[in-house]
Amino acid sequence: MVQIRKVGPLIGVEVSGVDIRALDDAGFAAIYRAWLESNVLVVTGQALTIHEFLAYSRRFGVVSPHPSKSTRHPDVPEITELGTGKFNADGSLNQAIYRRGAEGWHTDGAYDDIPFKATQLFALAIPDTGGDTLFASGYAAYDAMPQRLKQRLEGVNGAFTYGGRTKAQALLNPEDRDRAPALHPIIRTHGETGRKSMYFDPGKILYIQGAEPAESDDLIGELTELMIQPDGQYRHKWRVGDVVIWDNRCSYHKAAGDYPPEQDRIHWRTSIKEPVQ
Ligand SMILES: O=C(O)CCC(=O)C(=O)O
Ligand SMILES: [Fe+2]
Repeated sequence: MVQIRKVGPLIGVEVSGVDIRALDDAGFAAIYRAWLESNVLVVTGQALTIHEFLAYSRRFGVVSPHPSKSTRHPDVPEITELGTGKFNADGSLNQAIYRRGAEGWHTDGAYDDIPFKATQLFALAIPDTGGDTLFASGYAAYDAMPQRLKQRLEGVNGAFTYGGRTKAQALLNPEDRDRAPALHPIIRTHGETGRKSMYFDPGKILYIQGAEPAESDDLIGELTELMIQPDGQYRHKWRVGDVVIWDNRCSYHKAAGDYPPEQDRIHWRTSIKEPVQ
């Protein structure tokens, strides 16, 4: 039997009792609506081949290979593998892989002119402890902005790069480093829900366009403080077979990154864009 339940106060919905390979258009439309309303959609208990996961991801938009070429699946470049190749040849832990997504709250692809609409993960192996993914609502962040800040930032862009102010780019090939920043409005109206959210990523932002450097730093500090609202959070504890998609236009996330490194934590991952109009 299909069951749908909310798993967080403002975001997060879990669907069980469905086989996503067999969803007809009406069934998928219901899932898609629940996702738009809830920002993070968990479907439990799936057994998928890589091509089935890809086909399901394509129902949400255009699957686009991730710029980190070294972590793409060798046979299916639209799939990124998380958690494989965690050890270097000398046996030491590759921190860039082990801690991927765990450096801080972020949104995926802010360095691109068209950032990802969504990211979807399928859990293949999960450690005994740790390894959760944390999510937070960008709508709740917008709602928490004081009126003064909303007025200051309405129509104002932030400039974003892959490595932001720390310039961390370990997972990129040399030819993909040092690209020009992408500009995105900090206050962003969601194209499908019509709701305003705070579009922000403290690890990727370089500056607020048009602000003096000191004010830009202050604004970035203020946005960083506001972005994670307690009510706006959902923490996902993984089970093998979970498929989780988040709406990257109106949410933030981070990996907890706290699991025993000798254990496997492996996901297939797709980056999904909106079709170009
Ligand atoms: O591994 C995770 O929990 C999430 C990693 C992440 O940030 C991503 O896949 O975009
Ligand atoms: Fe991410």
